[in-house]
Amino acid sequence: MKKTVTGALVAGLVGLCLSSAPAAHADASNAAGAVHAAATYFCIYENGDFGGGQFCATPPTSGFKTIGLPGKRWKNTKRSANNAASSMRNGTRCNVWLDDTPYYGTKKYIAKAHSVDKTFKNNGFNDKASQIVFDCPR
Ligand SMILES: [Ca+2]
Repeated sequence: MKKTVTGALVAGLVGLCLSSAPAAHADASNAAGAVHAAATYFCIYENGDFGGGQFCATPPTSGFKTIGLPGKRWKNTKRSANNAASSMRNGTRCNVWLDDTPYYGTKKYIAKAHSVDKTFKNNGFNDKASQIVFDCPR
């Protein structure tokens, strides 16, 4: 019989390691650009390779936070951010789900903590995201 490591134990250890990670200060000299690529934000982008419009959100201290994209626009544009995201940067310590609709049980894209993805096209999720859900460790 094989022994398996429990998922709960692994998740707990990962959360412990990430919780003490220092914030990046790459954009500290440029307050207006601080949203872009700041380590404490989760951002989606209109185009691949983090191009076009951007929409960034801040995570909760812990637990869940949901942000609906219908009615939201790419920063400094009038273009809708709903069903239009093609890449993402997750600079947070949280896992982030992107949902196709604002209802649970629909197709999801999962962005792990501290990860980037330059295109959703190979994930079957291009131009689909309608809801952002943060899942942050305590
Ligand atoms: Ca959608």
